[in-house]
Amino acid sequence: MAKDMTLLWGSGSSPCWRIQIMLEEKQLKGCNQKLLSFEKMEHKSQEVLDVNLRGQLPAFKCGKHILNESYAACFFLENQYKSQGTKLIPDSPDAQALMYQRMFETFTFSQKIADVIYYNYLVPEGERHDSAVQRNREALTTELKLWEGYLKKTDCCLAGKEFTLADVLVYPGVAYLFYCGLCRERYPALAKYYDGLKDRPSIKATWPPTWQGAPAQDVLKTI
Ligand SMILES: N[C@@H](CCC(=O)N[C@@H](CS)C(=O)NCC(=O)O)C(=O)O
Repeated sequence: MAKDMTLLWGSGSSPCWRIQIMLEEKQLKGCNQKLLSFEKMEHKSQEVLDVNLRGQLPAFKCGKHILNESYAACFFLENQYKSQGTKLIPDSPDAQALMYQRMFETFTFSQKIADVIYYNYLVPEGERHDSAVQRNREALTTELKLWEGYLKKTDCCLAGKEFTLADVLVYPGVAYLFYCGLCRERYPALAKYYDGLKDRPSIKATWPPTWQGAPAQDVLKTI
């Protein structure tokens, strides 16, 4: 079945990375994966538009099914390959509730990260205000403290001891924070979570190639 799958992806994109981690966890090794370049605007190529009408990555085809939304793709793969590879949805109501809660909280988390990192990209020159920049930074700080609190209470993973779909979906965003220079000392529980899963085979094997050996970023250094 994996031979029937095609993933067009871009390096450093959390949504793409989620699907790649998922493919590894479910041992779907034969998927045809093609790395495209955002810099060269390859995400706007006909090849992508044929699968993803928005001209965005990931563009993922699984047999006759198109699953360009990373959450949809990950849920689909987990459900289709329940008994293959890692079981990613726990049976226990406690762990399952926590998993769902954390994974859907990521939308808010990601938005706050984007509001800070992409401010200049999102807001046209002339409409930018220092007060808005400050507000976004404060909102992200509050959010980060919330996740610090969550992670202080868990074992290695977001929903307890077991690696679940919540980790597949949230980890790439956490890795991105540290790639952007988040201070490890100020956010020790996030750093511990980041370090703890860095060498998990599915994560290590799919680490964004453009991050390796890249110069340190500092956009989040003072958050
Ligand atoms: N909604 C998609 C994400 C799609 C998306 O925003 N992709 C970005 C890369 S992370 C992209 O292709 N951006 C280029 C563009 O929108 O032109 C998901 O969560 O899977």
